[in-house]
Amino acid sequence: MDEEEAGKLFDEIDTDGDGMITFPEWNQHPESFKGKCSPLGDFLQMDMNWDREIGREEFIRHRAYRHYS
Ligand SMILES: [Ca+2]
Ligand SMILES: [Ca+2]
Repeated sequence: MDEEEAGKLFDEIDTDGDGMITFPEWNQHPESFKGKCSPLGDFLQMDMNWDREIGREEFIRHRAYRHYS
């Protein structure tokens, strides 16, 4: 997944369009169940600054770069 694809996915998951993914939004999206132990574990892993919301930058960094590091 590249940066552009991650951005599109972010918009898809951010259903109320406020620029942050909250856990209820994440939990309702099929992506949250892909090959992970739990949607909550995946969510917390993406939340790098521990504010319990995923900003666009956090999401893109996690999705677009983790496979190259
Ligand atoms: Ca939102
Ligand atoms: Ca966050």
